[in-house]
Amino acid sequence: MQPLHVPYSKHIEKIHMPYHGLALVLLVTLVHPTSSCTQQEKGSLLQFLAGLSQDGGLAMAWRSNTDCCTWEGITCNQDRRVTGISLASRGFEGSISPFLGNLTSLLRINLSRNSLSGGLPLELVSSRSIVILDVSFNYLTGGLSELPTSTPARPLQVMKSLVALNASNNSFTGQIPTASCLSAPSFAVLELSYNQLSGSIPLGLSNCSKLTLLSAGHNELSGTLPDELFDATSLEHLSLPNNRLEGSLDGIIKLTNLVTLDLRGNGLNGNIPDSIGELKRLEELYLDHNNMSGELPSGLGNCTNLMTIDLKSNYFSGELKVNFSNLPNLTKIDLVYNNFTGTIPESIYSCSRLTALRLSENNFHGQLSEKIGNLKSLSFLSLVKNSLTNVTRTLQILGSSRSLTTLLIGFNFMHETMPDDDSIDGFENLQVLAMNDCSLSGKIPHWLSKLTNLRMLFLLNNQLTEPIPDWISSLGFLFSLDLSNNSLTGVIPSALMEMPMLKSDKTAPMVFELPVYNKIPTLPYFRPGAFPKVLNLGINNLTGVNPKEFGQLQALQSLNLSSNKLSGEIPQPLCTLTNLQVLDLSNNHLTGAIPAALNNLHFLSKFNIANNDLEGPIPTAGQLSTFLDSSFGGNPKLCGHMLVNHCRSAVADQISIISTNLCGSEVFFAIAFGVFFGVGVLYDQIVLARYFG
Ligand SMILES: *[C@@H]1O[C@H](CO)[C@@H](O)[C@H](O)[C@H]1NC(C)=O
Ligand SMILES: *[C@@H]1O[C@H](CO)[C@@H](O)[C@H](O)[C@H]1NC(C)=O
Ligand SMILES: *[C@@H]1O[C@H](CO)[C@@H](O)[C@H](O)[C@H]1NC(C)=O
Ligand SMILES: *[C@@H]1O[C@H](CO)[C@@H](O)[C@H](O)[C@H]1NC(C)=O
Ligand SMILES: *[C@@H]1O[C@H](CO)[C@@H](O)[C@H](O)[C@H]1NC(C)=O
Ligand SMILES: *[C@@H]1O[C@H](CO)[C@@H](O)[C@H](O)[C@H]1NC(C)=O
Ligand SMILES: *[C@@H]1O[C@H](CO)[C@@H](O)[C@H](O)[C@H]1NC(C)=O
Ligand SMILES: *[C@@H]1O[C@H](CO)[C@@H](O)[C@H](O)[C@H]1NC(C)=O
Ligand SMILES: *[C@@H]1O[C@H](CO)[C@@H](O)[C@H](O)[C@H]1NC(C)=O
Ligand SMILES: *[C@@H]1O[C@H](CO)[C@@H](O)[C@H](O)[C@H]1NC(C)=O
Ligand SMILES: *[C@@H]1O[C@H](CO)[C@@H](O)[C@H](O)[C@H]1NC(C)=O
Ligand SMILES: CC(=O)N[C@H]1CO[C@H](CO)[C@@H](O)[C@@H]1O
Repeated sequence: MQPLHVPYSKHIEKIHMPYHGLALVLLVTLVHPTSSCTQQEKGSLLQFLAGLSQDGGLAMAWRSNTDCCTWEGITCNQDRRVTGISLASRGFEGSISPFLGNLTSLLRINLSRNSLSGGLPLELVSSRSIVILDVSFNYLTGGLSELPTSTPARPLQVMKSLVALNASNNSFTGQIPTASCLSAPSFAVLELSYNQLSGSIPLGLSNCSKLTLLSAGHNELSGTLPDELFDATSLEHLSLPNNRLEGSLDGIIKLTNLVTLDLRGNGLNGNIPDSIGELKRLEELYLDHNNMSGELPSGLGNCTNLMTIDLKSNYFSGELKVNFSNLPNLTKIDLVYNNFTGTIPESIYSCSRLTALRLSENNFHGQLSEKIGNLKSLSFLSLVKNSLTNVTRTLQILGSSRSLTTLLIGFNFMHETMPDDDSIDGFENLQVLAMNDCSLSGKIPHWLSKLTNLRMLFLLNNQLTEPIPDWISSLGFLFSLDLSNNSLTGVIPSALMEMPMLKSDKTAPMVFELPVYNKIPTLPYFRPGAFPKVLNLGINNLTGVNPKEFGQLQALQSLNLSSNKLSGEIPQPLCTLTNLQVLDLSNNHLTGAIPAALNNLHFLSKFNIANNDLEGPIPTAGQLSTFLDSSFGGNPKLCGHMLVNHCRSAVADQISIISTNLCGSEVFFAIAFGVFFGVGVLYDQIVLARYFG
């Protein structure tokens, strides 16, 4: 988990500055030790220690000296009063002692990244001296909002110095506290993300005249964004992602200091007001995963400092009329899952720092402009599911984009022909290419053989014919190949058995400018976010295989040969592919018995041999016995407890004795039918792993 403060570096600078001063003071006092800390302050610290059930060796460290000002993690001022407690990441367990509230000169506490539980003591929150309180990344519970109001005796003195409170990544409940803004005139930073806070955004925020950062994402906040929120005009960073907030951005014009606006993952509606152009300092705009609609206002083109525009998964529509020419700092534009129409505006190609452009799942049409070549840093381009035309031109233009590592252009160019000539060149750095679901005719083109950095290739759901070319094995990094649902013919080439990445456990490093993930069915042994090693040749007209060589694909995790014209016995070497998690041989003409050695495939989670001509009993023990009848159906001569066709008990009893030599070694052939399950496309969905992981 990344620290949540990364984008807010300006604050960190501000907050850290006094530290150097303190350190200097400390140095001076060390040279001239006048006295030591008071017994009372020392006692309070020892009470803190006593509250810990696991102190991470702190007791040992503190035992060595009587002056608590010299203790590890403790800083004092000239008067030997404790001013700082800096004990982050110490492995503490237990609770935070209320005695810390007795340290009347305490300015900053950092207990971040421990395993502290219980509440945040009232005595601490009521402190008049504390400026910075960081208790983030613990297991603290209870309310934050009740605290100040439950001390009616001195409400205006409560937290009067507080500048920054970081209580993120705990289990705090209740509402966002705001009474603090009245009592603490300098209150500037409120970081509460990753808790269980609920209720609506408090109106009291309008009194937080110094508040620059409000971060309360990943809570359970609800209700409408109140106008009062837009009165906190000092706000530079407003970050409330992943709540259940509603309302519109109509009042946003008042927040002219905004640098970051992150309201993703809520239920906002309405459009982006044209007045957003007044937010001249805006750098990051995240409104994705809301229910917003309407056209993008041309005013957006006045936010000249914009670096990121993320509007994915909304109902925005109309043509992109924003003039991108005035947004030289844009590096990422993500508009996937909207309803934009028209052509891709030429002005977008003047954003020369663009590294990622995702326009997929909209209604853009027309041909790609050669001006896209101006985007020298473009690494990620996704145009999936639009109505773009002229695949030849598209590939000719993009080939010279040397930075391009990911190119996803599936679901376009319907019924065009796959170009296969020397006019397609370049793509030196391409790692992922998806040209799926275009109904392209032609064959697997030779220019692909020059894409030596390719890791994943998706050509499924086209109408490609002819055999799989032998040069495929020269793609030394390729570990995921999906050619399913074409009309490929010929035998499964032995070149496929020589694919380096499928033979060895080595993995090729991959970088995505935007988060993507594939629709591969969640399987228990796939690491989340990792891309499995896949060979999918299902639904073609393939007619043969050299079975001995299958054993070489030791790293393969998913193999789909379903719905081809393969026949013969299930080949013996398949039984040695112990990393397989998916094996689909369904809808073929396979004969003979089920090899008991398939039980060696301990990671197998999906298995399908339905609709073949297999015979004999299904093993009653081991991995294979865990699959349902749907994995075996359509084989009239098979018997087993999960099938209508039960085996005679004498036969069933002998299953465990059946030797492994039943793993056949014949060529196999098949007929075409629908896939039972498929290994999917790198489909261009979004995992917000970077933020929500
Ligand atoms: C808590 O928030 C403050 C203010 O934004 C920040 O300086 C600090 O680094 C954060 N703590 C952690 C552990 O990220
Ligand atoms: C310190 O704090 C504790 C708990 O909040 C309290 O009981 C005690 O009276 C305070 N004073 C001293 C001198 O310890
Ligand atoms: C507290 O300590 C952690 C870990 O050293 C650090 O990341 C964080 O920035 C600190 N918090 C503040 C407010 O300085
Ligand atoms: C802001 O503070 C004033 C008192 O200074 C109070 O009267 C007012 O109700 C507060 N506003 C909100 C929205 O809480
Ligand atoms: C989302 O907006 C559409 C109109 O764009 C509306 O019909 C729908 O009810 C809204 N859904 C929610 C959950 O607000
Ligand atoms: C954008 O800037 C132009 C030129 O400065 C100005 O005419 C226009 O009114 C501005 N639009 C908005 C919404 O700020
Ligand atoms: C763009 O970024 C640079 C720094 O990378 C900055 O100096 C400049 O002010 C930013 N804004 C514009 C409009 O160029
Ligand atoms: C976009 O802005 C640039 C620079 O301000 C200007 O030269 C160009 O004419 C504008 N384009 C459109 C389509 O308005
Ligand atoms: C997208 O826009 C078209 C018109 O351009 C409209 O017919 C269609 O209903 C819209 N789809 C959605 C999901 O809003
Ligand atoms: C497709 O682009 C090529 C240039 O690469 C051009 O010659 C051809 O006419 C275009 N086809 C159509 C139908 O526009
Ligand atoms: C396989 O070839 C036959 C004709 O030989 C054709 O009817 C069938 O559609 C082809 N199947 C696929 C998946 O291309
Ligand atoms: C979402 C998130 O960052 N959660 C983290 C909160 O902190 C605990 C440890 O205190 C981590 O285990 C969580 O992953």
